[in-house]
Amino acid sequence: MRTLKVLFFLCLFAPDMMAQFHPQAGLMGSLAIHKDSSIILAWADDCQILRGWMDIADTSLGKTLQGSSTDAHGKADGFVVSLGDGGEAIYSLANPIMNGPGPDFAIFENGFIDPMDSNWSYMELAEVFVSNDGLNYVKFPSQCLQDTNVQINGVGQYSDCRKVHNLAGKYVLNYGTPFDLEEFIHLSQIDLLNIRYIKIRDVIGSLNHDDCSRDKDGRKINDPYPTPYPSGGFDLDALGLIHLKYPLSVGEQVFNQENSIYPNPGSDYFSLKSKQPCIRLSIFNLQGNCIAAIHQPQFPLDCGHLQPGVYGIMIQFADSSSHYFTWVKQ
Ligand SMILES: [Ca+2]
Ligand SMILES: [Ca+2]
Ligand SMILES: [Ca+2]
Repeated sequence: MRTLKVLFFLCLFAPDMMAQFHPQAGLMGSLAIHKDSSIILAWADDCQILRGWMDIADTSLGKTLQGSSTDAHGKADGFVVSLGDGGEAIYSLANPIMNGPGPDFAIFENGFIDPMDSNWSYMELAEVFVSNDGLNYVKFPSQCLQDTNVQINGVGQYSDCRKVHNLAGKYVLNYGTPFDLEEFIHLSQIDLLNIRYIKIRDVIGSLNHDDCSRDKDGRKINDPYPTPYPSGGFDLDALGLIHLKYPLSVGEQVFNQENSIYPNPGSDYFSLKSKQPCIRLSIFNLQGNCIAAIHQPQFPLDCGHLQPGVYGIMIQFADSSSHYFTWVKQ
């Protein structure tokens, strides 16, 4: 009898238990990545925008107008470009990303929390694709378990982020939604060590439209609709890059006359030449893993414990800018 009771209990609650993905930013167990996280090595700065309609069911309204591609460049700052229904942003990465341990990049939107429930927020969602050549893309397998009987409206209706997985926009302003290339480890058609393009496509949330977006299992994605205004659809803030193929921007080192580290190559120590103080220094190995992070470092910096080799050095300045250097230890 006890077993039957347990089974009854599980049957009653299993659908809801299975429906839960990771919670909202700031809550225990969340995978959200804050814009100041040290795991973000660089910010993408080359983005092409293909605007979508303010309302796909009434194209006479025209396409969205809010922001421009430059609002999607650089560090997440709350300035956004609005994609509109089905609109796209395509980032080209001069320094490709690759599959490393855990998430490999993070996408920032400008959603906001429901003051009544921290797991609920206004989420405008987008599908995410990656490519080696800009022609052939693979799409992250998304899941959206929202109720599809009642349309989430586009005037700020909140929904539960725990019902959403592998869709950009899950996390609120200043928090990136992480994506892990490991999802494609079984695919032979994509080189996970050389991702040069990332495409972000606004979810068409209309439950009644023929072109409504669907998740990997064919479920309709219930995303706010309609959003018939110039800032409609997914609002792209930034793309943070975590596992760079070349962790070190050699070009930036060569051409950056204001900032440098020396001697380079060096032995047990290096110093920093810059016009402003460094507030944080991070050292990365060639796999892109952070092996040391130092708050307000003192120079010359003692690196006697490091094995001879090539390292990435990220310097963060007080004005929030950062620079990356290659440092060779002999
Ligand atoms: Ca990964
Ligand atoms: Ca949308
Ligand atoms: Ca921005």
